[in-house]
Amino acid sequence: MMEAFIGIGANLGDARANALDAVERLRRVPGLSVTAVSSLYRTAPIDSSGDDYINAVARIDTTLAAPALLEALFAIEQQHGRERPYRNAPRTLDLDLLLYGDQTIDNPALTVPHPRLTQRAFVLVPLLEIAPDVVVPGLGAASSFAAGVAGQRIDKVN
Ligand code: PH2
Ligand code: MG
Ligand code: MG
Repeated sequence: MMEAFIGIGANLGDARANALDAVERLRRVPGLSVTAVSSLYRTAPIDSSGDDYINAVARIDTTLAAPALLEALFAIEQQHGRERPYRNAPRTLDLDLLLYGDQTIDNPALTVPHPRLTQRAFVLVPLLEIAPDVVVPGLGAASSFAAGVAGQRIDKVN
């Protein structure tokens, strides 16, 4: 069994509903249980355009190997009609594998820890809400990066 963290983001359509539905769909994936979900946050787009995002982070326990987990995340994105017209385009739903236990994965399909995890308040703040002591493999305590993202706009919405 592996503990992992999933980043949830949306800024097209009813972003709040999409994020909440993503959690419900995660709960129904075989071999996966959702053990914690952060608050929802409204965040300014970073290197992206369009409306504010709704972001959250879920903690899971899973027996799925990382590639199978990634496939499950893509499938849920597809169920929300995710399109990828260009990099960081506005999206109905983005599910990112942030952390997979203490593993480091680096191949063309998947990089874990998520490369920009420690630089983005929209990931770091919800992550620290549900896992204040979590360690980012190769980088150290996630909490040590909080001060560095303090200037990014992020507001709890629930
Ligand atoms: N995701 C991105 C790029 N920029 N900005 C915010 N606020 N939230 C996101 O989820 C986000 C982003 C790439 O996936
Ligand atoms: Mg993303
Ligand atoms: Mg993504």
